Amino acid sequence: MLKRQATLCFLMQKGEVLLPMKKRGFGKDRFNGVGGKVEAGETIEEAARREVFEEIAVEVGPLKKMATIEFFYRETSKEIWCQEVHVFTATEWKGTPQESDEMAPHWFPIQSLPFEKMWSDDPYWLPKVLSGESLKARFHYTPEITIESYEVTPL
Ligand code: 6OG
Repeated sequence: MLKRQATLCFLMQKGEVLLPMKKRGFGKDRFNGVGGKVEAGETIEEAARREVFEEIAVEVGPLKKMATIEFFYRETSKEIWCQEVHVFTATEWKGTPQESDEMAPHWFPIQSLPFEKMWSDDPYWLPKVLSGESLKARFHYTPEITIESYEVTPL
């Protein structure tokens, strides 16, 4: 099975979380944290910092590792691939989030997240992570991108 490592970082301030709108690629037209693939030769944390800088032009401070989530996707070809996503939160950074080709930044109150325009797994784990609970989770998606089964385990 093909397995890919990725990062996802949520900047938090004053009861709000930064959820940029993804403008292209995987997850287009959905709000999500900031992240992407881990490249050869870099650590997961280096990848998280690089992605935040590339996508919203912010130098992120200390990263808090909150979750590891495995997403299993079943393509029509029956091939299964997995994206292992390392989730971080951060409360300190340098710079103001900027729009890029990839993302348009938006702040949302943590108590009212735009779930109707997010990945359908997010309601199961994101509120926990934003309230400080660390966890691991797995989601199996169908080829139509609906959740087939899932498991969320507190750490
Ligand atoms: P690029 O492929 O653009 O990075 N990601 C997901 N995030 C959530 N909330 N749910 C999912 O369920 C996800 N699948 C992937 C990981 C894709 C970015 O999207 C995240 C990466 O940060 C299906 O490089």
